Amino acid sequence: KNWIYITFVFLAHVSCSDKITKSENLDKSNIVFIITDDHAYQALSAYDDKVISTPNIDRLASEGMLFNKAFVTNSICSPSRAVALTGKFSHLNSVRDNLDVFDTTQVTFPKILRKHGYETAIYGKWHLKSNPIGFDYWEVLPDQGHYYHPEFLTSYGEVKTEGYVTDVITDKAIHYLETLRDRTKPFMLMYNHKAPHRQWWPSMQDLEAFKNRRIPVPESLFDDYKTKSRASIDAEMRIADHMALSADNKIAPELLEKLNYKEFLSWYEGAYLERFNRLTPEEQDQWIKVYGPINDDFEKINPKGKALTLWKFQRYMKDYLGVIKSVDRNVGRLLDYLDDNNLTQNTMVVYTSDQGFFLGEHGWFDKRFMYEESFRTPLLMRYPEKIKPNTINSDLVQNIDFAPTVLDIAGIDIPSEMQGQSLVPLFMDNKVDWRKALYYHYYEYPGIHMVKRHYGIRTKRYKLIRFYYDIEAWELYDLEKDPNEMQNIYNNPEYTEIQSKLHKQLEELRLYYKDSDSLNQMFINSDLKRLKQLEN
Ligand code: SGN
Ligand code: CA
Repeated sequence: KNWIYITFVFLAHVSCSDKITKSENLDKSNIVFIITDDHAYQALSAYDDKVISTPNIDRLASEGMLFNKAFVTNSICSPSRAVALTGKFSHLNSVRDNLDVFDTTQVTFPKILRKHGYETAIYGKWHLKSNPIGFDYWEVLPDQGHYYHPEFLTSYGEVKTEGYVTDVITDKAIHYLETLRDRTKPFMLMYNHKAPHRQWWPSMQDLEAFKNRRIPVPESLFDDYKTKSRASIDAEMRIADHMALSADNKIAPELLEKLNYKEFLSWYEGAYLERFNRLTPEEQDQWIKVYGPINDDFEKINPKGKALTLWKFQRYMKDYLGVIKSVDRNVGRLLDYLDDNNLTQNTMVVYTSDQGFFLGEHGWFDKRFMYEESFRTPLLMRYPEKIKPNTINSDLVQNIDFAPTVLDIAGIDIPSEMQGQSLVPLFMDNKVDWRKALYYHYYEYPGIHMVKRHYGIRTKRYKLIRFYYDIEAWELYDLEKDPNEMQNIYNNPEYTEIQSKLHKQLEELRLYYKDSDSLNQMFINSDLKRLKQLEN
């Protein structure tokens, strides 16, 4: 009997260690790419610990590299995802706004990896209208997806799941790593969250995570845009005027009616009810226990004017941060999985967001503008084989660089049509000759939040922006003297020389990245045509 038992243990041990050698003895690196949705660097403690602590995500900084000058090319969801996949700017990759459909015939980094022997998988947010192509495994949220009990699109149709979206996506990612993946191949896993996208519905366990906290108010919450162009005044994303008391701040429509509040958009109350009705009866009870007293409090104080803006800001932040708590916990689960399965050393983990987000700066929520809070995005990379722990990089990097970086890590040639550069040289040596300026171009106008079309250049110190279409306006900022971008100094005589130099540099950049006024006109024409079709 003993003999049989010993043989069994021995065989089990052999087959188990066999499994480990087979999967871990590869000379190719694995890649885990995490893209969250609307995660502001101001709400990630590796960048700034004033409002939240995110110990699990922070691990990627303490065990890897934090990029403190990472930016996007077009601060909005679908466009950023298309940039990440293709390494090309929006005007060349078929997705300039959230209405465009991704052209899946293009070259993307997952497709190339797959051709070179990688296994590829994506779980979570996709938001590119077409089905994912270039992935061995995919389960993605339809469009924006839901926080509670989300549906997923899969190669075998739409499936409904139970649970909270951030947990569900993580379960799927870990299930892929544990059960589905081919252990003879290196893998590239895109683990993309819906969180912390509007309308910020936290998980049941985080509903009260920030209950007794007062969140510090940004200095520019009551910005009057005195020196800015009309673009800022016309944008419809002020906490005061455009944030929904119902859908965003979770005040019941009946109470709003009783207090005579009218929402900025008529569908907000319906959206609130639709989200609430997705909860199970038990969850609804738990929800009401938390948000009921908040509603009572709102009725009692019935804030107006500035007091109402401050009240909405606190509510907004508590839900937004609550949603991030779940992201942090789940990223921790995934990192633990890598640790426990001997995958940490040979896996590059990237954490980023599709763009930044305004947390009350200039009075706003949402993104889209080329101002810092929205233009910048968190970017952390851990790869023990090539990146020293606790390093900080301050070069101007951008999401066009993601695809080239991943290919470089995998030892694959970077196609010349990709416009970004591999970040790998920045891992080893801080004295790399790197780009001196970034280009940006935003298009989705007219559209939700009404942020006007604009493009511009950012150098380490300055930013020059042109707003166009139904406005013609330039803005210039000296980021060293005015990091909060409160003083538009365009045409200020002290900056004449700098201004003309930046104009010239901007034109050079547009030429370099193959953008132009004639393309702008072409896009305006096709967007107007599409708008008409949508209206009919
Ligand atoms: C929804 C949101 C907007 C947000 C867009 C795009 N409204 O329309 O506030 O800007 O998505 O976001 S909501 O009330 O329906 O949440 S993006 O991240 O996908 O670009
Ligand atoms: Ca987004």
